[in-house]
Amino acid sequence: MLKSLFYLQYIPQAFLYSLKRDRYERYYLPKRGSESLVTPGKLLQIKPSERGFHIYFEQAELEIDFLTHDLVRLNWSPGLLPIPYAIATQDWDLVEVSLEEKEDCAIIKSDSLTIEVTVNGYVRFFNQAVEVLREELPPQWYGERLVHQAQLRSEEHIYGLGERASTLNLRAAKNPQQKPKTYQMWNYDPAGYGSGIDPMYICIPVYMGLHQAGSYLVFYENSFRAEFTFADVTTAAFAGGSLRYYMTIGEPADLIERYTQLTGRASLPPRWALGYHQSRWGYYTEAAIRQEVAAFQNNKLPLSAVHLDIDCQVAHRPFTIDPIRFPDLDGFIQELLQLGVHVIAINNPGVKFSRASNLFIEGQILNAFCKYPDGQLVIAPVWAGGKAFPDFTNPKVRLWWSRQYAYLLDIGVAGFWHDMNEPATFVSWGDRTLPQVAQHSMEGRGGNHREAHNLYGMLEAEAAYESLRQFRPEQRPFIVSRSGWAGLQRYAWTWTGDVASTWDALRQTISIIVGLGLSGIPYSGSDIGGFQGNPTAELYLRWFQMATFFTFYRTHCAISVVPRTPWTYGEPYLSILRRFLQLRDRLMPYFYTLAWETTQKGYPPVRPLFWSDWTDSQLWDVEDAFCLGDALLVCPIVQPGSDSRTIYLPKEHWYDFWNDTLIRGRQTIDLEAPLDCIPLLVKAGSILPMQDGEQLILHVYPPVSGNNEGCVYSDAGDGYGKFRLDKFYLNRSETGLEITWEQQGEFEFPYSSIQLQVHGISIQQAWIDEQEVLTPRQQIECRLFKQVRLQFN
Ligand code: NBV
Repeated sequence: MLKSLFYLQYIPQAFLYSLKRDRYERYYLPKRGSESLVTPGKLLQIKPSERGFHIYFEQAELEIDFLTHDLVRLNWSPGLLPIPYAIATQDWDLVEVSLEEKEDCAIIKSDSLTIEVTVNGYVRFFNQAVEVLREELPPQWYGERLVHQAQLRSEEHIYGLGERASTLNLRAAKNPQQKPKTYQMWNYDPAGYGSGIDPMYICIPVYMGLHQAGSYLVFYENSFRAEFTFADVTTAAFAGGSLRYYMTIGEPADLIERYTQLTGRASLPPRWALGYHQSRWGYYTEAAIRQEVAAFQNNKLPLSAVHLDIDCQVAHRPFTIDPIRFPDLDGFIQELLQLGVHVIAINNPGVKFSRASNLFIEGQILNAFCKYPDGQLVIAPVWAGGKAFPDFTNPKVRLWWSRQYAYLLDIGVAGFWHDMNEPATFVSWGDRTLPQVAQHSMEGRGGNHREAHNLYGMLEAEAAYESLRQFRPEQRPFIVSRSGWAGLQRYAWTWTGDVASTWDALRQTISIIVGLGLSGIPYSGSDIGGFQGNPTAELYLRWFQMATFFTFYRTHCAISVVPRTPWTYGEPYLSILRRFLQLRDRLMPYFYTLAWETTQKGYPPVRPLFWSDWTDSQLWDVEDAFCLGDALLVCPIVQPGSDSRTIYLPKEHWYDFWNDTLIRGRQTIDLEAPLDCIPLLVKAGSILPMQDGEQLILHVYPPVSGNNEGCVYSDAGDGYGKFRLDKFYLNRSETGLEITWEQQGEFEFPYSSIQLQVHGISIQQAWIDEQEVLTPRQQIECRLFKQVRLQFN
């Protein structure tokens, strides 16, 4: 009741804002409908350029630039060129490219990619084996709008587009008329969503195509609103901008490596960020949080961070924390840090439109806020009434915004949580955001919200990231952003927003997170148990078990629901959840090593099952399981009342994590899942690094044959100091296993002792650096070694 009254106060403002927005849009938006179709026409001539060729058609031009031998940028003009917000790498080595002109086409070739451009403007991409990977139709322009189509093979699967509550293979989803679903590119707040909703908070025009001849990735560098459909042909229809896109070929892992070379990679997070976070909309006071943290300690539950939601602020205003309810914030943050608990503060981008708001006055002086074309400020209702919106496409505004974080950083706030940055507003009808005609600087070039909307959250995250680098240079930034675009991974993690507390949403979360990873965003998680609603104890537990293997591990929920913590449901849930929290803690060396791998290759720690074997088409549709790195395969329980589930395994062999049974790959198996267990498999040949206090435990899962390797990355856990890489090479023979250790880097080995735990095979004899171990068991205590030899029974 109280809650609905709370929302009622916004109704008049939302109504007036919606009216005004419509009025301005009617007046200023270009009228649509009468534009005639323009296509490239006939090819006229081809000229060489620095990185490829410039191809002139009667009505269009196509520039083909090779950035690497397998990554190419294509730009069809006419069209408004993008500001390169997505692009992290501008300097590429030159690539050797050749041209062959035939009667009906031009053939342009690098070492690994061949592009055929026909006289009518079709573009075909071939791999070295001269198989067609993709065939594009000539682009079509309708005034400002542009449409780009490509043929899809019948078996082709499509993944990506950012955050999508859809099937993992985006092509499989149908709309209510049983036609292929159309995906919108327009960041949006789908509050309380379940499966099928579209769009969501993070739309990215990047996708991966996978078919029998191979895989490729396409990224459209165009932030305008767009619609993507994947039927017999794919259609990408943009409301404006230009048709500038990047195409790369290779195996799925190579595609992500290239794409993140282009758009940037996440830097190493502070190690604590990979621990467990507790959050709730409704920790109103310092005392409430202190009590919660104490309960974590009393219940022996590891806790890395707590989050302060908008109710901790002064009237929901950014960069504030209520001084009455948090009377000694500085001291309180230090007190929590002593317990290893970091404080994360929320921020919304809207600035209260009021003379009483210093932030507003500063912003006004700087001319920092978005305006209507006639110069009036855009004021839209969000929390606490009318808000003005900083224009993050203006570098001066990003700099101003980045200074605001300094005060909270000074007192030890460890990171920031950006909410409502699609940006979301309260409306009575229509789009829950700023008017399309809101003006943006676009780095001085000028533009409006039609182009800036999808960039908004990412550019806010950039401001925050720069702030943390500048004002706290000795620690690594930690930012979580609800919205974003291509390149967000350079600045922030994300979470899947206001998801419903249902089994359906739990299952859907898997594809959302895997899909984000395939769109370049490696760090994400969901509100454990769902945001909107009261999960049953079983749903919370199953969600928790699954989230133990996501990078962002946080319980969070809405203010209107029953407070939710690991002890809310009593026993046996509390004890089971404790074991999962402890397992996560023990897995930290593995998680941290994966985080390091992400900095090197851009690989998302959470991956689809086809990641390591794209040739097995039975893996292409698996969307209720995922891999964590190369070693672990996680099979969440996605239905109530289940105590087992089936899974089709990728090639090679797998060990059951819970009982060490060795299982052959490429078969469907049944796995037990009593309430205290999530089916979990370890790939044969893995070394799974775990910790137990100061001890490093190397879990060895012997390969069935041949060689394998694994590594452990370590450093101080924060900052930019020395690091080390411990590499392990496994060599399996008929009768035993050899493990060779190679150390790299200058950081001192951080563990006080080491234990080897060998799984699945019993040891008869063991030697450490040629010294025989007396009475060897499955667990061998050791120190740094060069080589261990194990002989099996
Ligand atoms: O700040 C309140 C919530 C927050 O708890 C949630 O995580 C965000 O996704 N926020 C949305 C605004 C509330 C919208 C109903």
